[in-house]
Amino acid sequence: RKSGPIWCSASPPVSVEHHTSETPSRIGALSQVSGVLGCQWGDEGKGKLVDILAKHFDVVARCQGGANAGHTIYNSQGKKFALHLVPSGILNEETTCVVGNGVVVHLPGFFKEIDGLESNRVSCKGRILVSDRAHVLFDFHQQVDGLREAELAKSFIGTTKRGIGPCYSSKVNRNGIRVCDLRHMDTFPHKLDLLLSDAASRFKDFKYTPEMLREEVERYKRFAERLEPFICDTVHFMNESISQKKKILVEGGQATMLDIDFGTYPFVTSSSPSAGGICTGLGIAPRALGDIIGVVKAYTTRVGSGPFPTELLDKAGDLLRFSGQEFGTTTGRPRRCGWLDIVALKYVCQINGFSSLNLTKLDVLSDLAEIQLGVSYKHSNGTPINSFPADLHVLEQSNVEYETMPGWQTDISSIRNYSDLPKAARQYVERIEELVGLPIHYIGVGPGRDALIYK
Ligand code: 2SA
Ligand code: GDP
Ligand code: MG
Repeated sequence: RKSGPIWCSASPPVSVEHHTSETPSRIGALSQVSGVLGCQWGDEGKGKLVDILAKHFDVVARCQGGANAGHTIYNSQGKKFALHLVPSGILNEETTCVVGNGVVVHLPGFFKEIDGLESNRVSCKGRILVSDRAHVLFDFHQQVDGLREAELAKSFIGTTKRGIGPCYSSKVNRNGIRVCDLRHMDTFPHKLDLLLSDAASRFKDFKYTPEMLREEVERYKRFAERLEPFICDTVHFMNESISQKKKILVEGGQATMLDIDFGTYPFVTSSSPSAGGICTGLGIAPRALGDIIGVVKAYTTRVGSGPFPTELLDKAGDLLRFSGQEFGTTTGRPRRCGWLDIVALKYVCQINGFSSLNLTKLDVLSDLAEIQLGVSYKHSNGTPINSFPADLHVLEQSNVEYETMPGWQTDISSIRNYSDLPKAARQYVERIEELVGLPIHYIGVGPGRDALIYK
C-alpha cells in the first residue's frame, strides 16, 4: 500500500451520523481544559474521539509531534479525512484549531493539507493558529531522517521518515529555525545555510550547493508570506482563552509508549506524547489541566521497529490486521498486531493520571472465539516483573502471562447501548477496568462518528 492523498472518498462500510444522538451529560461536564492521549504505540483512534468531542470545545490544540501523526476521521456524510498537522477539531466549524509551540511544522505539507480540506469545503481561513514558537521542519530534515535510518541498517527505528527526529535535534541543538524567524528573511539564509552545511558535513550522500540554498530561501519567502495570517502567539492565546473560560481540548499525537522519555527507547518518537507534553507544548500551567482521556485499542498495534511483548506473529495477528484495517495512516505501512497488554497500559495510566479511558475497535475482536489479555510479565529466570522495564534486554527476557476470555462471535457494530453488548463483550470491558483501575467511559464499535457507546 502506498501513502494515499490526504483525503479520500468514503469507504462503504463506514456508518454515518443520521441523527444527533443525545450527548451524555458526561461530555458536557468534561473539564475546561481536557486532553485526549494515546495509551499504546499510536493509532488507537484518538482523532475519532477528538472529532466527536470537538463540538463541545472552543479550541482544539496539538502540542507535540508533526506530520508523522495520522488521524483518520469521517464527516457526517461518511467522507474520510486523514489529518497530519491540522488538529482533528477542524471539521467542527465553530472550533479554533491551534498548532502549538511543541509541534514541528513542515510548511509544504501543512499547506497541502489545508488545500485538501478547503477543496472539500472545510473552511480553514481564520480557524487555524500556528505558534510563532513552533519549529520549522524542512525537506532536508526528512532527507536526513532517511539517511539516518539507512545508516542504522538492521537496527533502524522504522520512523515515518517525516523528518521528526532531525527537526527536534535541531531544536535541542539550539540552531533550529522557528516560525517567528520566517519574519526575518535577512537572517534566514544564514541560519538555513548552517543547518544544511551541518547535514552535508555529517552525511556524504547529502548533496548541498549554493544554488540549493538560493532556491530554498526563495521558496520559504513565499511560504512565509502565506503563513503570515496563521501565525500567532499561541501561548498568549491559550492563556487568554483559559481566562475567558473557553473550553480547550488537547489532541495528542502518537502515544506514551512512543514517548522520548517513557517509551521503548530508542524505538520511540522524538517528542512527549504524554500528559507533560501538554504543558510544554502549549505553554499552559499544569494546574489548568483537568480531565485527560486515555485512548486504548481493544488489542495492540505498533508500526515500526521495537519491542512488542504481546505481538502475534501468526495468523491471529494477520486476522487482526485485516479486520482492523491496520495500515499506517501516514505511510500505509502494515501495523504489527497483538493482544492487549495490561502491564504496559497500567504503566501508561500511572504516567498520565487519566480520568477515564476510551476503549476503541472492540468490534474488530467480534470474530474471535477466544481473546487473550496479557496481564503480567515474568522474567525467564522466574522472577515476576512488577513494572514496565526500561531495559530492553530485560523486556526481551520477559514472558507475558495471559488470561483467556471468551469471545462473543457476533457483530456489535450497530450497538449503541452498553447493556445491549453481548455478555462476553461486557465481561472483557469490565475485566480491563478492573485490572487497570479506571472507568471506560467510551467504547468504539466502528470508525464512524456515531459508532460509539457511552458507558
Ligand atoms: P518518527 O517518524 O520519528 O516519529 O518515528 C519514530 C517511531 O514513532 C512511530 N510513529 C508512529 N506510530 C504509529 N502511528 C504514527 N502515525 C502514523 C499513523 C504512522 C504511519 O497514524 O498510522 O502512517 O506509518 C506514528 N508516527 C510515528 C514510528 O512508527 C516509529 O516507531
Ligand atoms: P489515531 O492516530 O489514534 O487518530 O488513529 P488512526 O486514525 O491512525 O487509526 C485508527 C483507525 O481506526 C482509523 O482508521 C479509524 O477510522 C479507525 N477507528 C477508530 N475507532 C474505531 C472503532 O471503534 N472501530 C473500528 N473498526 N475502527 C475504528
Ligand atoms: Mg494514527
